Amino acid sequence: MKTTIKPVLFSLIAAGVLLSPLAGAADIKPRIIRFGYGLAEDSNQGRAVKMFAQEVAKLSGGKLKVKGFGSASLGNDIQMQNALIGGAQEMMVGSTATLVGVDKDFGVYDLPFLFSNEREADTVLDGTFGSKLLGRLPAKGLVGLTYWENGFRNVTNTKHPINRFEDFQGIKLRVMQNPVYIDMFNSFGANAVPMAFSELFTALETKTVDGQENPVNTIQSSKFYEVQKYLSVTKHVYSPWVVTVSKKWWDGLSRDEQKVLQDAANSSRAFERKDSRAEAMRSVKFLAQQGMQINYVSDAELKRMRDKAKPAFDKFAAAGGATVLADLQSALSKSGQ
Ligand code: KDG
Repeated sequence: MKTTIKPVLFSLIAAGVLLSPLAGAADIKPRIIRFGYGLAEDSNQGRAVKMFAQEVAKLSGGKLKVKGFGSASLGNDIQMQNALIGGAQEMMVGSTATLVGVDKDFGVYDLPFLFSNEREADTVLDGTFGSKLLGRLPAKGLVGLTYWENGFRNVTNTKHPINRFEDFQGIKLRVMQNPVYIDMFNSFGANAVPMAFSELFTALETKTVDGQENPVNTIQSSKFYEVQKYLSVTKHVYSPWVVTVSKKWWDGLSRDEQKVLQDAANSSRAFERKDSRAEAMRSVKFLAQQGMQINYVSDAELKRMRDKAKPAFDKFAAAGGATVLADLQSALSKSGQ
């Protein structure tokens, strides 16, 4: 039986599968970008994703539409990284700590007491060193657009204040899934428990672990103050996030579309850092108001922690990280910070 093509075309247009030849630019369906992240929507991470989405819509004239998926609703950092590499998800922002599974040199950012302040971190991350490390990602199926700030990490727990490394003795401490963190906190005498961030609140609530370590922004936005009594300010590690794109998907974009995403990422970096730093200034007071007992570890005791954590540095260097560590330290010394 001869089937005229018109009814078929009509039904495909009606189903939104095909665009009507009459469709104007306004009717062109935007390309959807699923952008996954692990923190809450009202966190510094969530606010930056929202800003990035607005920038992309503006710069692309609505042709590219970013949809944010927070609270690890598309998976934890490692699951999302794998989804991007496989081309099943377009974008994410996550920790450099879990990128060590893609390229172990990213573990250099997890070494303790590397950066003394945000200026040092910005100088290294935004300079040749930081971009060179991001340049390693395409070979692994990811495109790193920019760094955002997770922030300086501090310790919370339910047992007692941490005033010196001996106070970690016997504390079950959740750490990111990365050998540097495991080695560092085990060297302090803690029982380091590597765990995905998405499982952390429940682990604290059920006392599977006694404590964790994160920037004060995250302690606030993830409501850890509801299940943690003590906050000890150590600023033991400066943690970056990386905004990454699936290379499989990226390679299918036009140069103009790639430029839109890169330009939006560049603008989002400045926004995110400013927003995160302003929030961090308020967070300690907020956490005290929620009943957390807060102590600041002395410089002398921080130096003892740094000395105690030296085996973690040595192990990272001996496992092939010596060059990247030397490069970072050289970038830091040249920064004149
Ligand atoms: O998904 C959340 C992570 O991106 C980030 O917050 C990592 O600091 C982190 C942690 O403790 O897992």
